[in-house]
Amino acid sequence: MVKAFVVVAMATALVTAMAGAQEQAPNRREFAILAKDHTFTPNKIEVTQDDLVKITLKSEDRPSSFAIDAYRLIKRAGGGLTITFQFRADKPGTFPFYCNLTSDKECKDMKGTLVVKAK
Ligand SMILES: [Cu+2]
Repeated sequence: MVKAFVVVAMATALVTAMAGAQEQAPNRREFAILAKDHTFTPNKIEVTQDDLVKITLKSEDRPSSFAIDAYRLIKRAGGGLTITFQFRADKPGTFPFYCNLTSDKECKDMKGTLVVKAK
């Protein structure tokens, strides 16, 4: 009798844990961004808070980087190379993303916007 109760209690705990895990499974968003002629295309990305954001950055001509200060994110892709990275958009708000390289003076004009809608 006691044993049967333990089994039922364990099964209940397992089902509860699984339901919780499903609720927390992040929504995945993917974006391909092209860096070319000191321009990001697209230059605006919109997600919802807590989305898991995967970005594929292609530096078509010269090296470029993708930085978002609020997320402490800086990723660099050499000229002709493509990199992929991801982050969880856990802070709502509107944030600039930019190229932080200093090799070309035009880099300071490489900008875009990340919009994270509050849940
Ligand atoms: Cu640049």
